Amino acid sequence: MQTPSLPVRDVSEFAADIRESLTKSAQRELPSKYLYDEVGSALFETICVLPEYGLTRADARLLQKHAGEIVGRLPGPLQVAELGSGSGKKTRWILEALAKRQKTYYYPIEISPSALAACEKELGQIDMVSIVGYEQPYLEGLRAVVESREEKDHLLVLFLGSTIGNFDRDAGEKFLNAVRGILRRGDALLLGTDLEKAVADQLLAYDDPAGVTAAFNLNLLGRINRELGADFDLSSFRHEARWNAKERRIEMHLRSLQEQTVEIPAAGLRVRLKEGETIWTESSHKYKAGDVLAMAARTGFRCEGQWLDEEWPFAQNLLIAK
Ligand code: AVI
Repeated sequence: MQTPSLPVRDVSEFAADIRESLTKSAQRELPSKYLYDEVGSALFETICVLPEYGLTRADARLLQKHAGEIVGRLPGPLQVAELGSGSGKKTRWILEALAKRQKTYYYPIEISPSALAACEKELGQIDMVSIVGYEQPYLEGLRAVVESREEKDHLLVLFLGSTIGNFDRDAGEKFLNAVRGILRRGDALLLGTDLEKAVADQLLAYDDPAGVTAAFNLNLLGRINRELGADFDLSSFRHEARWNAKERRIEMHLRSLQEQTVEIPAAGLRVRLKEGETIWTESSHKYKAGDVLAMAARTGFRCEGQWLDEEWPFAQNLLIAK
């Protein structure tokens, strides 16, 4: 399991990734970034409004409540970049707070052109804010933003929604390190992190009774059928959410309900699955508030502020590049 997100750019890359991950010997896997095709992205938007999945609302509540204070702690002129534009809805609070004091450039970095277009539509009308989208992977896009900025500009990078949790812990730190390497001293990173909570609540958030998360997970097999000509029978798999207490993460798996053989022609692959065997599709790491401070310190940041939601344990962390 490595990075989250983003639609596929090239079928052969998709096929090669599927081949590599599905043939792992100890535990078969599928990369979580492939969960987000058009159907998967629509299902994820629905997950975000499920009563059992409080993460997105907590993220948005904190931004709504504290955007003024967050931008108030940063020197101007301040420009804003975002890793993954998402729907842009949560970002509105930050941009509106900033627009009260200055003209602002907002640079959403996103590999999906449709997501960029949606974000421009959502945020395009804010007075004093100009949007320049970068259709690139996160780090490449951030490098391009930094290269084009004026000397006097400070940068605030948004990485919201606890997307960091979909990286393995080591990979997440490596990523933060890489972000720090691109930034200048004094630039800021606003990092959203989902915090540990009662295991039953965490499990329900990833296995909702309406079955939306199950559909989101199973759609990954549907996508492989559609794009790589595979013959997964979705009714022969069951969605499973597990709490891995040692790694402090929710894992999503797809359990094979019977012994079966699946052909994936575009990947040149035939997979024999045993009854009960699982395919691991995603990890969502959870944090303690203190973990984030330690992680920040290890990756070249100091924590300027941390805001916690009162309803759903979640933290917005304002990190400053040292
Ligand atoms: C995008 N990411 C932070 C979500 C999460 O909570 O890990 C993806 C998700 N998977 C299942 N539900 C939501």
